[in-house]
Amino acid sequence: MSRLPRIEPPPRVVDASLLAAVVLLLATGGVSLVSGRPAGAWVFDVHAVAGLATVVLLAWKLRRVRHRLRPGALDATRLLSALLGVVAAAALATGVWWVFGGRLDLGPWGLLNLHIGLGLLVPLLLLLHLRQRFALPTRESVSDRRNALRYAALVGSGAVAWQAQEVANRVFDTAGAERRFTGSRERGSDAGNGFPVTSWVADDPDPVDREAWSLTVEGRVREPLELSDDDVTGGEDLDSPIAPAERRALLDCTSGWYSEHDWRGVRVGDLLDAADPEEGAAWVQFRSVTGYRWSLPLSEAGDALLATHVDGERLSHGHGAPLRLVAPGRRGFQWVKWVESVKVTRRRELGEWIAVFVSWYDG
Ligand SMILES: Nc1nc2c(c(=O)[nH]1)N[C@H]1C(S)=C(S)[C@@H](COP(=O)(O)O)O[C@H]1N2
Ligand SMILES: [Mo]
Repeated sequence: MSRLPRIEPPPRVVDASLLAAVVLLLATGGVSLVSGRPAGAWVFDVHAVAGLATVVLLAWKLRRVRHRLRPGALDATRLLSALLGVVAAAALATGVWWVFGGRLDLGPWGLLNLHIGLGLLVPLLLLLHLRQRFALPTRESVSDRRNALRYAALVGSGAVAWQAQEVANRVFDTAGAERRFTGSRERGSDAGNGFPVTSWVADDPDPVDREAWSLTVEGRVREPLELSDDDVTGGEDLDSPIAPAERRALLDCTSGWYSEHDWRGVRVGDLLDAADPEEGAAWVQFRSVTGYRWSLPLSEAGDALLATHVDGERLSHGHGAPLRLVAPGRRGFQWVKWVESVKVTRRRELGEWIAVFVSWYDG
């Protein structure tokens, strides 16, 4: 730490950089929660490197302002600033801890969710903090060439630390070493129903009665369908237009685990072919008996599966029986459980962003 002051940029540049870093961390963190495709892996890398650079920025900032935080000198403004500092430091620490294989049991939530929660608190506190203390960097400090070099050094050291972390994890063989590029660790692959059950909202319906249940395919279609449990399991009815289909796919939950399985059920593409979408149809919404719902673009939905079985076993209630969405390449929260409706639409319903948090929301 004793060498830090020499490369430390002027205060306002540090502050502006912190702001830029938080915006970048929020953007990459947000994208990383939705994306689960290897092509998006760079987003996770940018998030990590920006996070590590932020550790240094925050250290500089805290060194500079710590004298203001003496107990006697505290007022409401400073208390808020201190809270922001603590939350930001905790967000960074939980991120780093996760990367090194840390665990924390918070019921259905884990360490990664804590990291996400703290990360989301930062912009709220930061907005309040900026309202009280915002100042633009001076023109000279921005155009100073030494600052550009300091910057390059900062980002470079973040990248080096990120690489060193990979090596350290492997050398010490920590639980952090088996992370997927999303940061998730493997749990219960190929073990039938023996992988974690996660309903991260309060979604906890009674087991669905298969006799009374049906799947409707509706909305902007010329031939709405209603299918029974027998229809979707490829049961008795040999005339059923819906042939059973299988595919292997990996469920990656944002709470930090993933699990890969052979799923069996009906291809959404087959349902859509039978239902015949109208001109202008662009989205397919999957809705749970609980109201939880999510849409996929029509072009992608055809490739998804509505699963009745996992690794040859009938899906258990916890995993979404009688029918759950398998959306390859999408993060777990989009794999709607207990599906009872497939609705073809022209426009995506924005209320689903709320419904994944409070499933009874009906907007
Ligand atoms: N209806 C409904 N579907 C849901 C959820 C939920 O809470 N309600 N949780 C989602 C989340 S966050 C994940 S990671 C997966 C978990 O599936 P699993 O419980 O079968 O492991 O289901 C998704 N589907
Ligand atoms: Mo999840």
